[in-house]
Amino acid sequence: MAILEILEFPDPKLRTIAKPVVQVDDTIRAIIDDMFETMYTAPGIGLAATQVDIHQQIIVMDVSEDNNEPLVFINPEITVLDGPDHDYDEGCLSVPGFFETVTRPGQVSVKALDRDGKSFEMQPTELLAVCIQHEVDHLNGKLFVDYLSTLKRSRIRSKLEKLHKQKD
Ligand code: QAP
Ligand code: CO
Repeated sequence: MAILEILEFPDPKLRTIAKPVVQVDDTIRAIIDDMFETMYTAPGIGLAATQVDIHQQIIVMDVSEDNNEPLVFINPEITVLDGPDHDYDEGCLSVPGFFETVTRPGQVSVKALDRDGKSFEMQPTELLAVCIQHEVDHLNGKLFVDYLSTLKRSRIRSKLEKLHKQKD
């Protein structure tokens, strides 16, 4: 297993559209294991493959208190059942240090493949519903900052660019 480097906004690679996984095999399962290790170490509650520069439709997530309910979504498809009507203070491992309110549908249905390539469907609510929508956005090259005003987004961009310059 390995901890992968997480891309940070405004890295243009975060805008890449992920391709569907063709076959859920051991290579994909190795990526999933590395993504969980990366997410739990960060620590975070959700990570999309796009964030670690892997452009395939893979999401790992764990919104449980004790970090013992790992969820995998491969080739996820979301159906919106209501809204957008729910506010949540979102953050992102690719936008470290910033949390802002985003309004999204509160109820969705998700169809995806699990780590064995088996199809499943669920109707998440609360944090899980927010998180899956946030992560599927990543696979489509979209970030939560895209829902904010231009002013807020450009302030976040400037601050992160400044931090990135200090690093190199
Ligand atoms: C996505 O985000 C999410 O800024 C997952 O300094 C977040 O795991 C969905 C994190 C909120 C729904 C609600 C962010 C860690 C983790 C930071 C994360 C930070 C350290 C974010
Ligand atoms: Co994110």
